[in-house]
Amino acid sequence: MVQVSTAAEDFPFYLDKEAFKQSVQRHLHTTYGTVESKANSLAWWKATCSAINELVFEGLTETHKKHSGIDTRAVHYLSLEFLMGRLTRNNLYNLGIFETARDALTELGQDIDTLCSEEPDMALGNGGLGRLAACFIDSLATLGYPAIGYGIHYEHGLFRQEFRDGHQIERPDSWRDYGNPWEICRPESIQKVPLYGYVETEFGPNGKMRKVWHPGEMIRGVPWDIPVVGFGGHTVNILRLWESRADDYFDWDVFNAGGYVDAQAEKARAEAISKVLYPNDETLAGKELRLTQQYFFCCCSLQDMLRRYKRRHDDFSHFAEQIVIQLNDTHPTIAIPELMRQLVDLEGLKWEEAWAISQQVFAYTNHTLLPEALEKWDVVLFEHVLPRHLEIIYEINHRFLDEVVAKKWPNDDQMKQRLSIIEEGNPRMVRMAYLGVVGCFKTNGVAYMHSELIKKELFPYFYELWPERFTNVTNGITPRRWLKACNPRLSALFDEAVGTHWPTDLTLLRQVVAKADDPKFQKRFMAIKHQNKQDLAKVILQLTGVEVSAEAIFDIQIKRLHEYKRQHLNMLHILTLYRRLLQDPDLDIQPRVFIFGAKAAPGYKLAKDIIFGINKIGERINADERIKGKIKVVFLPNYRVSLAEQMIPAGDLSEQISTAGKEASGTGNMKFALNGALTIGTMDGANVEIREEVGDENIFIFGLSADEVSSKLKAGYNSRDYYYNNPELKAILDWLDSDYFTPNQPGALASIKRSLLDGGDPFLCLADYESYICAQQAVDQAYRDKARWAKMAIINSASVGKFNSDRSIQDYVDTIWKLKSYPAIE
Ligand code: CJB
Repeated sequence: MVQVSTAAEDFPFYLDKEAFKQSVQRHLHTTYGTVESKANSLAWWKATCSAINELVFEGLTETHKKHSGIDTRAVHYLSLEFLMGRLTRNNLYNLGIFETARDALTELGQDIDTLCSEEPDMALGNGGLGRLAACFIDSLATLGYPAIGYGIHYEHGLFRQEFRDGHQIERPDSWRDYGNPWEICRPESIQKVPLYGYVETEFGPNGKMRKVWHPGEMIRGVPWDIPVVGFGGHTVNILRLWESRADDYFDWDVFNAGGYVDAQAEKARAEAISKVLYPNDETLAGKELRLTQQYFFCCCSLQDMLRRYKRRHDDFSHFAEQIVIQLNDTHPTIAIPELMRQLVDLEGLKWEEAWAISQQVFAYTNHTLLPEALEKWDVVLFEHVLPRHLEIIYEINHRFLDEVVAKKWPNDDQMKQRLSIIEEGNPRMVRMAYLGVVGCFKTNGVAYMHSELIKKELFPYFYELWPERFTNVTNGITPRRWLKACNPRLSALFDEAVGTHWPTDLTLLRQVVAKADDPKFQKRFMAIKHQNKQDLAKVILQLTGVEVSAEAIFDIQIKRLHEYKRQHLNMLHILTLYRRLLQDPDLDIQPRVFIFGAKAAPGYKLAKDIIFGINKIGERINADERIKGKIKVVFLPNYRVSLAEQMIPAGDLSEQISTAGKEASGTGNMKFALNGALTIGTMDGANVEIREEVGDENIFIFGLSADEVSSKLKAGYNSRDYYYNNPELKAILDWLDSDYFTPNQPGALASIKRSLLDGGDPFLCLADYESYICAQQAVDQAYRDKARWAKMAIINSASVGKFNSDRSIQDYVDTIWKLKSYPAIE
């Protein structure tokens, strides 16, 4: 593992307070043309960013010089999503100047927290997949690896969520309305992207046949670079995001012909490509615009790579030594036929040569087993948008079926059909995941259990064909953002306990396990948790108007809203407790605050109904004096990275309750454990590995295993059996039919009950209900014993060093990318 120093004096851009102050003032005057007496927080924030950028850009140029000077192998991380959140605090910590900046700003009469909260979240992603990409580029820079992230410069990121009478309302996100101080436009690297049109077979002067694509439209891709500052400031890589614009030439042509309005329409069509992030998580949006987005950024990114490569090389014989491309899910798999097109059609390589290169360059990460998330494209739509790519995919498929499948399973047409990249049917579909496996030298899952299921259930025949291509890289999170920056109190305690190197070597925290029984340490640890809970209580009051006590268990479920994640199972527990309290107001339970944060895809009706249900149930419970405030329910609006940073340090209990076999990994589970929350969870995704690390006695595991889930479904699961056999469960489900929680709107919550009964309860909430309630009782018991709870919390926090995203990146480097580390500044 690469080690970088984290001692303050070793940070290359050490800057004193006076210098920082002067820099901020100078930028206030000369960059933003304002003065101290007039500037508002937004102006101060921007001036602060400009001061920080003086250091960032220095690191950026040093890194560029170093990496281009040695012409080294680099990883190119292609992702349709990068959920970056805010960058100010993160950049300050990673440069080692947070305290300096804070003190400088205080002397200027500014509060750093206020300034940081001026920054809009860069919400260019939906959830775990996008946030993982953000953690990974942080780790790559921290470890000094040559790397570039490629994505889309969406004008609007994930929608802003508001609640109106408990219902989710989507509002546009406008993160760049007042300019973004971190991004740099690079017009010198604009690319052109062809779309639509038709393909002709032509014969060159040498009589050789070649395919020529006559595109119907050309779009420009304008790159915006976001510097990615590694912790320690030794390396500053970039995230390059492409913005779509109308092609100049095309516009003027129409304009000159008198078609000003038409030219405007063309412009709007071109700009639509990077206009908005699709808000669907784990469901495919089989829309033309989505395919266009995918192609657009892959085409730009590959041209960018080829351009850079060709500056130093005359042929492609070293391409695969220099370049490795990681495909973040199937979204960028169109890059495979696109590289073939660029190499064969534009560079004149033979198919075999190009395929040999392509096969050594691409690797694919699968993030989900859910069938509705596995991308497929209607062949007709595909041909309309990318006619040449469809031909290339047919060729890849034809060769694969004839040369690989037929060799392994001779005369087996059924096997050919099974493994074909083209799914026969009406309509015929292009299976992007199959294209990924066929076109990549490695396919990985994101947690041990998930990677096993990929081999056994998702791609069993591909696994039989190429066992060596399948591997696992367990996800991770950056401890810089998810502990050091978001939980400064706990970080200070850990600095004192194990020294200051844990942000890069999180396994150092293991030493803290020895203190888990120490009453003094327990007291300090839990006092920090209590303060963090008080902070969150203020946020809750501000966002929801609900007053909550920091004495109560903070029971938190934050993640996208999806049936498989089972927020409605959590809801059933709340209803159970509430009903028991109504039956016996003196019932001895530990007070709890149930805290939710989740966005639902705008078209996902049941997910939105669940949000509405939780909000309405919360309203009723919070206002019910009979239960004496023993439970409260709050749903924080507009869950996003910056809100997660406030919620996670305050969690006592982390809800990770997906149906076993459905959550590929989860990463929120890791963040909570690191910040001293205990997990209540199923044997799913990375929960399995968290349990391994923290020990069975420090986690609350419940529910069916993945094997049991699949046998139950095979045997014919009938959720009604549970409904009729458990009177308490029946009573709370029947409650949803009434108007108890929705006065004047009887049945407004009935769809949730219907999905669990008539809908067949596809994610087995009812089968797991009893076991979940028992586990929650065990939580209640454990919380009564303060010393025991403290010990468990400390052990959790100290034992999850494995989930550092630096470790994930090192695994990728060792098993897939084979990179060398070159920190720009030694
Ligand atoms: N994931 O966030 C998404 N979106 C998808 O479309 C598919 C999967 C999540 O990816 C995370 C990062 O690997 C996983 O931790 C999580 O389990 C998975 O749902």
